Amino acid sequence: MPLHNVKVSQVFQEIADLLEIEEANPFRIRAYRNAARTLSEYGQELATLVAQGLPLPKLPGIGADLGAKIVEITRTGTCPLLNRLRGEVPPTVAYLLAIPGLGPQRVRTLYHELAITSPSDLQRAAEQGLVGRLPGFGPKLEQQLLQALTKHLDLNARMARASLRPAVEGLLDYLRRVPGVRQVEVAGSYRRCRDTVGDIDILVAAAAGYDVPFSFTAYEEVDEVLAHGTTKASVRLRSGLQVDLRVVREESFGAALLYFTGSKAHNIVLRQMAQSRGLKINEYGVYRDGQHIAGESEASVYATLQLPFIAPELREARGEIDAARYGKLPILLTRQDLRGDLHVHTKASNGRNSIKEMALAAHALGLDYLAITDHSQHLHIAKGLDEDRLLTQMDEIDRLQSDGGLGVTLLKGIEVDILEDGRLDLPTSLLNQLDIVVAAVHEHFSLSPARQTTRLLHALDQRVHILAHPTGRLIGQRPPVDFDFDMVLRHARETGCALELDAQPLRLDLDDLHCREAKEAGVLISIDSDAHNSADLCNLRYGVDQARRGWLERQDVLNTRSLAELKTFLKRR
Ligand code: DGT
Ligand code: CA
Ligand code: CA
Repeated sequence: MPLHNVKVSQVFQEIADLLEIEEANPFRIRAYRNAARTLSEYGQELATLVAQGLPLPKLPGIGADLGAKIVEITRTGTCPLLNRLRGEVPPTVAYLLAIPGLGPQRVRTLYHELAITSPSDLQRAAEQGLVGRLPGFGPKLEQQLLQALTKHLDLNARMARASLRPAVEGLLDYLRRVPGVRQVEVAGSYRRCRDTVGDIDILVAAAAGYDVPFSFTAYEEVDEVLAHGTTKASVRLRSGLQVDLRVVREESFGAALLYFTGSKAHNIVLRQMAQSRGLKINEYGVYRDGQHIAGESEASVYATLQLPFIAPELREARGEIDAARYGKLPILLTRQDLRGDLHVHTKASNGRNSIKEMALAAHALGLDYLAITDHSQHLHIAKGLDEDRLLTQMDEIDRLQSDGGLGVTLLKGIEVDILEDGRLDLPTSLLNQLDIVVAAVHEHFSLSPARQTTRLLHALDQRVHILAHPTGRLIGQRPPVDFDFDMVLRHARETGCALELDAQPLRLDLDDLHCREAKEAGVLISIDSDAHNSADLCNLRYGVDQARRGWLERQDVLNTRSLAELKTFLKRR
């Protein structure tokens, strides 16, 4: 199995972290970090080239030495340098670097003096006053570290689901190859596509006589085995992620999948329904008078309650069971329903790819149209476009379009900053020349709720088609902005503005409940990647996952429209 660029990038990242703890030459460390970033954003799988014996392309910052390492890592998954570094410091020590107040030197001291290898180790030692006595620490720093740790452990208690996908897919692949394994599914909040997950739950159906929990705990990414039995095990992976495994027999797989997918609230309603019909449901099946009557598939369990299959994304006891009973379940949106992407960046502002590269990538994903929406001038750090540069870009789009061969129709747009008072960052006369205007807040997040609401309402009074990432939250990093969502929603309906579900893994903004409110208020949602490079366009899938949790159907989403229908919508403003 060739390793993906992402995996190679993770190896370089780990080397950089470990070199940092060893206090290696900063230039060397930076070289590994830059190479890791280049690889994670590179569009072509290098492993495929290596497997075919082809030379690697010339990549910025990657010379002969790093190139040779890439070849070796794609073949073996590791390299001698990493093995040597891992032998010197356990890899979890690198996670300590993320804690404010700790640099490589202090992390080294903590490891060598107190054998501290994780944030929770550090918390215990600091609570006992052991850390303050170390050279270069002191009681004051110890207190600061304790505060930083509380925050750190809190923020990291739930992880962003979308960024866990490679780790989860890797583990599922591994389990599928374990002897005796017949079926493997991820359950829990991950399967329900919640934006964050507490831990990962995996269910396996296995033949009798195979010790699947044993093989699971032997997975190379496992850092610590928390519990281990004959039909279950819990481990912590090196990333800090906890994974619970359950093993059942095939005749119980559906019942167990239903049980461990949850939510708990959904399960409770099902069990009550079963009781009132003289049935008993548990993780092994459905029973009438002690007799097993269903359980092989989830559908077979729902059928005993005269219910159709309910999609995992809906299982939150938010009315889905009644909807199922009365034949009123939504026909949920799928990724194939999306015809375009209305919010992406190019290297004109803070993106990494050209307009053409973005267009070709969008075409490869099967999209019909793509709105180019770079940042506006006010956002200096993102090289936002002023009037002149935007006019130049509009010409460039016209030229590319008439050259043809893009496979998608480009729309001329902007992600214009909403200023503190709600005015937009570019003149109306210029905005009027664009096909589409996406507006967003990038600063002044902590205005009073009243001022924030007025600011957004004022923004919607202007020629704005989409309000991008409306709450501004970043999962684990920044809370949502405080404003009157219902008022903004009503105003969006009155002005004919759509609200965005930004599909970046840490944004996923609007969230599921807001999407459902928008649907009920008759406000369209636009699901956009907000891509900053061509690979990011794939994030649209996470937007769709969340939209399904918000009960969204095809007609609720702006970019399921054909180009002609979209243009009608855009021209109304
Ligand atoms: P999380 O991990 O906090 O993101 O959320 P979940 O939903 O994945 O919860 P988790 O990992 O504690 O348990 C996985 C599923 O197992 C849960 O969604 C429903 C089921 N489950 C766990 N404990 C109970 C329980 O006490 N009663 C019932 N009915 N189901 C449970
Ligand atoms: Ca879970
Ligand atoms: Ca769990």
